[in-house]
Amino acid sequence: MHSSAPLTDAHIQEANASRAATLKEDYEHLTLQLARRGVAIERLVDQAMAFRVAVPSWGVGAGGTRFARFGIAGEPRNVFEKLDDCEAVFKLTRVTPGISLHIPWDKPDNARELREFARARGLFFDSMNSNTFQDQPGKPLSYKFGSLSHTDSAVRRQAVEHNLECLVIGAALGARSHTVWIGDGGNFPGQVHLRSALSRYLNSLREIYAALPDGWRLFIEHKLYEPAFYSTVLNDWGTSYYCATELGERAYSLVDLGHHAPNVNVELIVARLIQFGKLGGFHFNDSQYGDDDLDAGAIKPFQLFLIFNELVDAELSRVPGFAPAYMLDQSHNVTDPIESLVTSSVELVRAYVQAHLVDREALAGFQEANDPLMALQTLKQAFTTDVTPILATARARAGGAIDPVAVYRSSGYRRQKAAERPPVARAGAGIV
Ligand code: LRH
Ligand code: MN
Repeated sequence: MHSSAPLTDAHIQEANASRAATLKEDYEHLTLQLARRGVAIERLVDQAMAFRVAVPSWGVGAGGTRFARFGIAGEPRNVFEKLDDCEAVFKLTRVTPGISLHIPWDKPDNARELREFARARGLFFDSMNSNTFQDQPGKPLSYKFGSLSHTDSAVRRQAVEHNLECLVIGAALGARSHTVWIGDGGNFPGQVHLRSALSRYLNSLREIYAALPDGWRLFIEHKLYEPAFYSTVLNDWGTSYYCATELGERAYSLVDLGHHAPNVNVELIVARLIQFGKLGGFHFNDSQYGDDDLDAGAIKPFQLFLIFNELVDAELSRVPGFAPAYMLDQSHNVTDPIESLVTSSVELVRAYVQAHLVDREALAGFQEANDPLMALQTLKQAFTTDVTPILATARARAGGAIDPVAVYRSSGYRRQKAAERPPVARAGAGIV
C-alpha cells in the first residue's frame, strides 16, 4: 500500500466534481474569446497536457540559507519518502513524472529497488546531479579550494570519480543525462589563475564526457557567483558554450534562471543557445537579487513568459535537435515544498501555453515593419490572457486537480506525513 494514501485519486476526483461546473463556465467563456482570435482552445489543452518538467528531489525538503534552515513537519527523511512527496506533486499536476536526483544526497543502496519504487508511483528518473561543492563523508580530500578545477590532481581525480559514479548509478536508474555544477572559484583577486583553472576544469570534464553512457547528454550549468565571491570557474553562458563545444555533440549548456547578474536578459541567452544548438535544459526558479531559488514565476512572470516565447518559437520553427530538458531547482525556505513545486509547475505550463497564444504571423509582420509598439502588444496580448481554465482542464483530463493547492490542503497529506515521519535533527543552515 503506497504511503501517500491521503492524496487518493478518489479524493482528487471528488474535489474536482465540486468545481467542474464553474470550470466549464470559465472554459466556455475563454473558448469564445480565443475563437474570436482564430485560436482553437483544444489545441492549447493538448499542449498543456503534453508539457513536462522534472522535480528536484532536494526540492521536497525544506531549504535554507547560510543563516538558517527552518524544517517543516513531515519532512522526508530518505529518498523513498522524497519520492512519495514527488508522487503527490505528480498526482496533483500530472506534468512532473520525472525526478532529478542529487548524489550523494539520494545515493540508493539498491538502484533496482529504487527504480521499481519510482515506477510503481508513475515516476522515472530525469537528469542526475553530482555534488563536489560539499565534502563527502568517507572521501579523503576536501573541495574547500575547488573540485574539477582544483590545483591538486588528486582532488580532481576524486571529483571525476564521483561524477563517474553518478553515471553508473544513473544508468541503473534509467536516467539519460547528467548535470555538472561546480562552485569552484576564488574569493580574492590573485587567488586563482583564471585561465589555467578553466583548462583544468575542461580536462576533468573531458573524462566525464568520455564515460557518458550511450544516448546520454551532459549538461554544464554556469553560475556567476556563490559560493565563490570574486571569480567563478564556470561563470557564464559563454564559458559554458565554449566547454560544451569543446567536449562534443552530447554536451550542452543548462540555464539556471538565478545564475546571472541582476538585469541580465536571460531570454536573449536562451535564444543564443538555441541558435548555436547547445541549449540542453533549464533549472527554473525565480529571484529578486541573486541565486534566491524562489518559486518559478513568483517575481518575474513576464521574464518567464519571454523565455517560453523563445522556446515555443524554436519548437514551432522546428529548430534541428531542439529538445531542452525542463527541471525545477528551487529552495523552499518558508512554504510547504509540495505546494511550491505544484504552483511552480503550474506557472511553467501557464507560460508555455501563453507562449503558444502569441500570434507569430502578426509578430513577424510588426518586426519586419519595425513597429516595436505593436510587436510588444502582440506579446502582451498573449501574456495578459488568463489561461487558467485551460490549465485546470488539462490537469483534470489527465486525472489531476482543478485546484491543486486546495485539494492538497483538504487531503491532510502534510498532517499525515507529520504523524508518520518524526522530525530528524538537521544541520542549522544550508540549502538542504
Ligand atoms: C547551484 C544549483 C545546482 C544544484 C544546486 C542544488 O546553485 O543551482 O543546480 O546542484 O543548486
Ligand atoms: Mn541549479
